[in-house]
Amino acid sequence: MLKILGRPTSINVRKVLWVLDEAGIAYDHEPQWATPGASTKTPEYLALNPNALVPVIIEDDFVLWESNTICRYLAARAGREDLLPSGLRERAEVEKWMDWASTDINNAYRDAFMALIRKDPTYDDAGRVAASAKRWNAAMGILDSLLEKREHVAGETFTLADIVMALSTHRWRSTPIEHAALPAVDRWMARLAQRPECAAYCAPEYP
Ligand SMILES: N[C@@H](CCC(=O)N[C@@H](CS)C(=O)NCC(=O)O)C(=O)O
Repeated sequence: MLKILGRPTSINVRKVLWVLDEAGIAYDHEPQWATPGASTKTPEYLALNPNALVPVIIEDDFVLWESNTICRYLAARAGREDLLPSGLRERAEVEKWMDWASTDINNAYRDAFMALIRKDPTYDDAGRVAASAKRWNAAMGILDSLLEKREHVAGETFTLADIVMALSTHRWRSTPIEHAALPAVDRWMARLAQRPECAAYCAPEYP
């Protein structure tokens, strides 16, 4: 049985759990990894992922890290072309938003999120938090403009891009910063909230 390692408070772990559920793939979840009880810095874990990060999936002798790659692998493994289209341009459109979330958006929010949610004292700097909140709102504004023109992130149907961006949007909403008004994002999130996986992985206990 496929195994996924990683604490569910990680947005990167939750995106993989959501894809597994969405694709109907059976799995064992080991949620203790990257908590004080199960370090990712042991030689055994580093042999799985030399970055000492979660998530990791293990299937027989196949080990994979890097959450977006895992999501794409799982969608392809399940033959779910609705989640990850095979058409070159359609697929690139999905991948673009996934990669944008992991690069630009994550970099924008890091200072605000680490200070205000994780309460990490090394991020306790009001100027950096304010700058981060501003960049985060600007990035979310790009998503809002997009969703004024289409029903879903990569087009008119639900794909991996919606999963990744919904989790990211949930994090933005959960972080106590001043939030820009994003009506198209609100309408899209309200539609996604009908999905049980969205309700489970965008729950209040997972900011
Ligand atoms: N690019 C990686 C990033 C993974 C990542 O940053 N994971 C974080 C949790 S979101 C982690 O493992 N942090 C170390 C820790 O919590 O000990 C991916 O998308 O899988």
